[in-house]
Amino acid sequence: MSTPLIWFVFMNLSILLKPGHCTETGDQVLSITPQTQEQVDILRNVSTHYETVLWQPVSNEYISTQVQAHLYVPANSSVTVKAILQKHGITHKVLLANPNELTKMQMKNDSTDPRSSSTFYERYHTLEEIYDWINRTAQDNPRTVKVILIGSSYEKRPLYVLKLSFNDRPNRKAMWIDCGIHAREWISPAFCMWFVHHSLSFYQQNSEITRILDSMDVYVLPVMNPDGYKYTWTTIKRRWWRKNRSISKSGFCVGVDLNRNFDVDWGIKGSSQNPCEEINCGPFPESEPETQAVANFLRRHKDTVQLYITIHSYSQMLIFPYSYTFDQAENHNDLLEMVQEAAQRIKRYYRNTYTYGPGAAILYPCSGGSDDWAYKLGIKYSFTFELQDRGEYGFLLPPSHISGACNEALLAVKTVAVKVLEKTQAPANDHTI
Ligand code: 0X9
Ligand code: ZN
Repeated sequence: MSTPLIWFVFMNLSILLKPGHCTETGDQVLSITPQTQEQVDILRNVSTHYETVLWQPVSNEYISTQVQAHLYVPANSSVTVKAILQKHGITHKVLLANPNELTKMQMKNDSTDPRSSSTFYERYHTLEEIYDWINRTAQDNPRTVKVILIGSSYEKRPLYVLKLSFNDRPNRKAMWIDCGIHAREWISPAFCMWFVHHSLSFYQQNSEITRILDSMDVYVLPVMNPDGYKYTWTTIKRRWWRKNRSISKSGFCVGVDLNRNFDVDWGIKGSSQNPCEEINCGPFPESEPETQAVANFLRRHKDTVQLYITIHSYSQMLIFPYSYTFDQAENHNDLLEMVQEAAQRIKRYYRNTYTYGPGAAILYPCSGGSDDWAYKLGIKYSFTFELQDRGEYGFLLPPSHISGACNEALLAVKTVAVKVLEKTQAPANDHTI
């Protein structure tokens, strides 16, 4: 902490701790938009030195002027943090006045309540429930769904992929969707479940789903980071955990950001070699068993997999390569056209806005991401979808919003998948030429 800041904190703590001065609040999420570089520096200091969690941007190096930052402030640092902000003329809005209530709502399983109108897919599920669902889905659909064990996590939990395969024509192509790279983004595993359920229910009913499943096998990894996901469900005060749960060599800190651990420009931009940081890229590329499992599977299937999609939240963005460089991808125009159409359809059907473009330009430059890695492996249609919302609830998207978030993401997935078919399939009458 810089000396003036220490001095400031002590001065103000002494005032604030005087009897009679009581502005105690509960945990909150604040939205703060720094106006000057000095305010940026103050906010960076606050988020580093006080017990807070930066929801957005993911790391304080990305905090910048005129860009909203979302900061989770627990009750015990609230008075001090707000005093520092006020002292420096930094205004804030309370984004979430009661995150604890929303957390409880997300964990509530009201399936036993006969008055509850939400279905299984409109609720968030524990890891155990998701594993059960994976097995049940395969058992109930023995001809079309297989479970593939692609590896296991650092804490030895299985990494299951569901393979949806609706016919066995030779030379079938495939697409891949993974969810739950980042533990706290609960809407992501919920989407994978939604997608599988929708695909199985609407094959032969929805023309796009039918077309996709007739032409491609679909691999779905519902939870890529099971240890982290479980941790967010079971450990009080760890709902905001992002990384996996591997213990660093020094033993001091836990967790590697799996979306910085892929072997593409590893460890250079937007990532940190410090295991205590949120964007820790690990000790070396593919150091993590979760990354290895996905990378090995995709390497083995790279001749068939044409489309890679990874699901994250939150910010409503449809991102394509590159993130590790500002260079344009070789098929930039195709990728742009695909996400533009997806965003337009979402706007038309659901009245919601998604921004789109290459990651480095529309989000931040960043090495070691799965989308860039898959692209460089040869999967020329590679995307990161950031689902709802844009900060109204952030990671605490209520269960009642799951259907809206998933339906619009589903529309985006269908749009890009159909476009891939159009771009890669030979015309039907090719053989007559
Ligand atoms: O930073 C990330 O890993 C993703 N955003 S998130 O808020 N869900 O953490 C964005 C990933 C975009 N792609 C790459 N950086 N390669
Ligand atoms: Zn993420």
